[in-house]
Amino acid sequence: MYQARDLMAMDKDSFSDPYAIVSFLHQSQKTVVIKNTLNPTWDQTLIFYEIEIFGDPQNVSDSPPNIVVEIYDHDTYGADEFMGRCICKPSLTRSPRLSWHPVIKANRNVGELLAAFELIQREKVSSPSCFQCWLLPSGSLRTQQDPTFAWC
Ligand SMILES: [Ca+2]
Repeated sequence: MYQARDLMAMDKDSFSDPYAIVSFLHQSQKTVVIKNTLNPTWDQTLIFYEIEIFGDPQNVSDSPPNIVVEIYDHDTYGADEFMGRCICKPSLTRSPRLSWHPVIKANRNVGELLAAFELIQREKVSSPSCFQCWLLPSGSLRTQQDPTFAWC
């Protein structure tokens, strides 16, 4: 999660205090809050652990689950406000480049997110039927499975 730009102003001072919640399957993580900006730079790598993906590894590889990034404005008083959402695909190539993703709210484009999402599959030496997958920067995936399925 590198940065976002051209986000909406949610506060009276014409700025926002943006942070992002990154969700992959049943897990989610937050970035830090960047105060008083519409162009936050988080520069954070979020790693997810212990995520299981069931299914044929080839299918998962061909069509990996989406990553959902939701951006919120932090408020000291009251509930944080939703600023927009990105639906992203993880890359299965190593060290994917950062790319811009549209931030959408109510069918409107409300900024862009610069991020890279990596899903790494690794076979465990101890058990040929088990793989480990990492999703970066939004997270790492790892799981052990029966021989039927070889993902995470
Ligand atoms: Ca705020």
